[in-house]
Amino acid sequence: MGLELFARGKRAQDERRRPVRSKALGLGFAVAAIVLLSGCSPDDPSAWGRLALPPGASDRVDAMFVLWVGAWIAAAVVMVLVLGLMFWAMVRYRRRPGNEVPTQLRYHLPLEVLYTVAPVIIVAIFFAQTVTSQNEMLEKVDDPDHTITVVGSKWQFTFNYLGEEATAGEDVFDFGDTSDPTELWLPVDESVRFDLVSPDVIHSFWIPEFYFKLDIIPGKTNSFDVTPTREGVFTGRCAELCGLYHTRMIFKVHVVSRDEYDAHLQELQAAGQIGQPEGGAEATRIAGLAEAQNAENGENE
Ligand SMILES: [Cu+2]
Repeated sequence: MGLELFARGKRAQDERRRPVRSKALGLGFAVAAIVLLSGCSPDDPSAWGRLALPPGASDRVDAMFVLWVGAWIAAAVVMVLVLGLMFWAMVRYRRRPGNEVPTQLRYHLPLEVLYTVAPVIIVAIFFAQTVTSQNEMLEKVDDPDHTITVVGSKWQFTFNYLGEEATAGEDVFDFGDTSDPTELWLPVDESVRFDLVSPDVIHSFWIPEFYFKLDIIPGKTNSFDVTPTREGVFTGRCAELCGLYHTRMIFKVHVVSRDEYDAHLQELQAAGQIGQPEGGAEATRIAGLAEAQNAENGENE
């Protein structure tokens, strides 16, 4: 009698659990769908084809596109394979009356070898494609049309345009502050060499539409060549957490015709922004920064 009651209670408990389990499963799918779909904007259906990459605007986008889309396809194949095998095993070997525990496999050599070899092959393919894409992206052109020094300093960018025809060879520069971020001007379809320098900590120079990002490391000049291929205004940013005001290291990128570019450089020249500042006071004009630092120093004394 006691046993029968126990069995009945257990059955009732199982029945109650089932809807809870399916609710949890439904919730899991909903969360996964929100996470996946929130990366895609309904305003731009073409973003699906690029797997959420922004529309490209430089000659280096193909190399990064192959790596990005290829990596997602490879990851999706692995996911389908692994989830498929998991669900197949769950259903095929689920507990049934008279079949309490399926055959247990331990020290199964072929399986162990597969577990080891398959990830090594996957990593090797990713590594090879990464090296290929990186080499394509960092390939230098023989004689770049323009050379710009990017100074990343706490917490602004300064852009030095070196030896331009429009300024009769005089170097000009531009910098900004938090209410008026620095602007970078580039001529469309002309190659630019960027030399990246930092007087303080590591920053990172990133223009998402160029599919290009490179660290700015103090004591070392990183450089890369790129040709903007589409006119427009883009947003560039620092992509390395560099300190308190890191989020303010945003800049505007204007890709314009050669005439507009030359006119802009002449404006900088006329404004007296001549020379090659490498950070420091000229580059850092953050509203309220001096007061904040003074207050902090006062507290520490
Ligand atoms: Cu930063």
